[in-house]
Amino acid sequence: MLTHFIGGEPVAAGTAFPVHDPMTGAVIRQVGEADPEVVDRAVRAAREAARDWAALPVAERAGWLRRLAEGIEERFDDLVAAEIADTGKPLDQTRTLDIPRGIANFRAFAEIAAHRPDEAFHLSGVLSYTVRRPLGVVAVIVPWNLPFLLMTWKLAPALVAGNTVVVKPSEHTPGSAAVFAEICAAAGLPPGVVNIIYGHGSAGQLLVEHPWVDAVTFTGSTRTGSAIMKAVADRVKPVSFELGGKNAALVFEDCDLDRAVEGCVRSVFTNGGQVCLCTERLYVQRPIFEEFCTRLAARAQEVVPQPMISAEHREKVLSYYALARSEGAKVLAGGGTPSFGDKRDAGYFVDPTVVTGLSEWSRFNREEIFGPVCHVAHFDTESEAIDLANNSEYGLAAAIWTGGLDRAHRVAQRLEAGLVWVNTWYLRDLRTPFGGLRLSGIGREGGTQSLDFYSEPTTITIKMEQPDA
Ligand code: 6OD
Repeated sequence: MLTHFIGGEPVAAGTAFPVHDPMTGAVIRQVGEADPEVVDRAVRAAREAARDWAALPVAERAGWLRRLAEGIEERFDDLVAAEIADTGKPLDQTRTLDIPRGIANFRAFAEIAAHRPDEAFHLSGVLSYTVRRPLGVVAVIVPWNLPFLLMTWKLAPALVAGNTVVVKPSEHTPGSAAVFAEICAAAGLPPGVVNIIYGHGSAGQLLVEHPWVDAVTFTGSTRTGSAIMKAVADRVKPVSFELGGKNAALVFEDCDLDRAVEGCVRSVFTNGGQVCLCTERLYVQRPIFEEFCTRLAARAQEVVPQPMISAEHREKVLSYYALARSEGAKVLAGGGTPSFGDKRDAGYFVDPTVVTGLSEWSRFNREEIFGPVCHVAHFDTESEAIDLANNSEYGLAAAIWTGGLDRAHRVAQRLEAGLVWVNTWYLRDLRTPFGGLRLSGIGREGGTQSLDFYSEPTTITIKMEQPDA
């Protein structure tokens, strides 16, 4: 049974629950569910370690981040295997995106923190400057779609800012976190600085509500984000949330069509559409609409299906395929489930799917589906395209495909989204602010924005008396 990692030690506790291989539905491991005692033990361990960790110079904490990055490099293949076992991700993606981003996250935040200047203000004999102190114990709640990438995206800045952490991975994807626990132990990270507990949403709730948890960072569904907010409201804990999306892509007639089609194939179908940044609404300028649809539908049929994370999520995605039909959509590709003729037929697969013909106000076009599916509609003018893209309760990401430089900037600046990509998608510079508007989240992480969230400033003001002239 997979053990929790508390105070630097493996802790076997809690009722066992199974983790399934999404490729086949088979049970691949048993994991102990964190109960109130386990959660309390993890938070206490984090709290006990907090003072000494916070007292280390930032350069030393940055050194620890670099050592953890080296540990990830050494255990690269084990991390790849664990991530694939839990998620069914393609090997190539796991080797080039998920695990390398873990290394990059630790290295980037080591550099950003080590080189960050303090702020000082001087005005008429008054000097004010700020010192930043860590929040204390941070609860890191990690989703199942990019388990290692997102765990490390939050851990690295939280640690370098001087916090200790209790991580709860998704109940579906504990494997790479368990390898990471071994990496922390092997590196000799002081006990209690990183604690990892496993369990379902109820364990997450116990964690965020614990009185000694000082802040919560979460990436996942808007519904869970809202539940966390309610759970921590009485103690007004700081939260950083990156939540759902119903992301639009705008394809203008002046685009490079080959590049736009391939870019949209990536943005719709990567990770089985299970990335909060994936495109679910595509708007294409009328003169190229028919050709674009034909080419996108043809490419969708060539995409190798990736499993949904669970039987339940597969049912959810399939319910939207049924909804599209009942709302009157025309299905251009997919719309059902693939058949392999082997044990994958018991896995959680759905067809990569493209539909058209629905109203902007259909449920299909308004609700986040989180599967390998998009709706394609046409537009005539630039301002119509912008209005269509902005017609959403979400505001996470958008993509623009155009050959026009002026248009690219003009449209990008009017899109109501935290992230806009032009002629590309999911291209990351880890120093930039990352997050969304409205139902897509609260706050920004990335670069110094992460360090700001994981610390609090104290302003110190000194008045200098002037000697009489
Ligand atoms: O790439 C990242 O840093 C990031 N936070 C990705 C989030 C993806 C959500 O599904």
